[in-house]
Amino acid sequence: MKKRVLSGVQPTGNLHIGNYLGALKNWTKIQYDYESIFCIVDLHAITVYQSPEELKRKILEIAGIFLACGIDPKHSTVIAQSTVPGHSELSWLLTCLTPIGWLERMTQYKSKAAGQETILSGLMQYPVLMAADILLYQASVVPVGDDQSQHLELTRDIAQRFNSLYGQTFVMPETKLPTVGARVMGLDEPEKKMSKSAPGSGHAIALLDPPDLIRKKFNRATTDSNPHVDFETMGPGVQNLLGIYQAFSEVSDDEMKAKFSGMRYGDLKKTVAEMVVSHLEPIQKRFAEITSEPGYLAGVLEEGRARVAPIAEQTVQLTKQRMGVYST
Ligand code: AQP
Repeated sequence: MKKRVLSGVQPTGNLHIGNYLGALKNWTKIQYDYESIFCIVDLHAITVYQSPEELKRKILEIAGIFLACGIDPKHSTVIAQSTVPGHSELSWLLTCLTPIGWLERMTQYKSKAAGQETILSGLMQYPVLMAADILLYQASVVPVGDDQSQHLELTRDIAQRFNSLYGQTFVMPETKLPTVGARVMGLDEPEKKMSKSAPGSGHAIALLDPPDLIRKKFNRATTDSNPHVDFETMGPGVQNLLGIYQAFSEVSDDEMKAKFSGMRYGDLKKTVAEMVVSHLEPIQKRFAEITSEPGYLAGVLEEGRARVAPIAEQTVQLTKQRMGVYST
């Protein structure tokens, strides 16, 4: 039997090349090696206020992007998280055995809570819900970007705690990071990870950005005071541009050095922009085709829900029985 893989994306903002290189690209590559479940995590999205109309629209948009990037709905299961009640149920059961201190330590929580007048408790519970997403399907592999590594460690801690309190129940999931592109940084601020929610029009390259906008954003990307690429002394901006090129093109370190050593920054930006445009154009074309068929994406999500609902129900029942909560 194939091992199960699970990963997800929040339907917030515009999906960018960090989400693609850190997660989606990897998913399309490994999907046939596993029984794959890819989730649009709308319950995670509402840990921060979302406009209801926009959220509904985004869920279908993300489903379209998944398929346009190469997720094969005949083989892989695509679901909207909130359509399977087991995510919320298991999340509560796991919340009851997760110390608050574990959640307060999470760096994503600390950075998202910083500066907020009212911190919603859902924001703190975010990683427990993520643990529930993974453990609900007994997934053994979770392909994510580097920013999610700490949440995966927490998932293993929660699973371990449950297993030792109530007996072996959950499979211990393994984190699968891409070799290149695990952390794509903002083009305007290369010290910070590229993020959907970051302000600034030059921060992220969205997967649906038109080619000219992509070129313009790369042209404005932050570099450093060197006139050309020097692999020994380059700053984080240049390193990020080279990382993006390498992750898209999949060329070796030696090929990167041979191609880029001594290249002027203006030419570097153009070369990286063209590499990204050539990869995103076919994805954008497929996206336009997929979304032009009314009801198609809603059908894919319903098919996904129906496929995984029994697995989720089985895990919830087992967890309840183990904990002594009344179960049928
Ligand atoms: N900059 C990044 N580099 C590499 N991988 C990244 N991922 C996110 N940003 C980068 C990976 O994309 C997947 C989906 O992420 P998400 O949308 O669920 O949440 P996120 O990590 O919080 O992404 P953002 O872009 O930063 O969104 P906001 O601003 O809304 O919080 C994950 O596998 C993640 O590792």
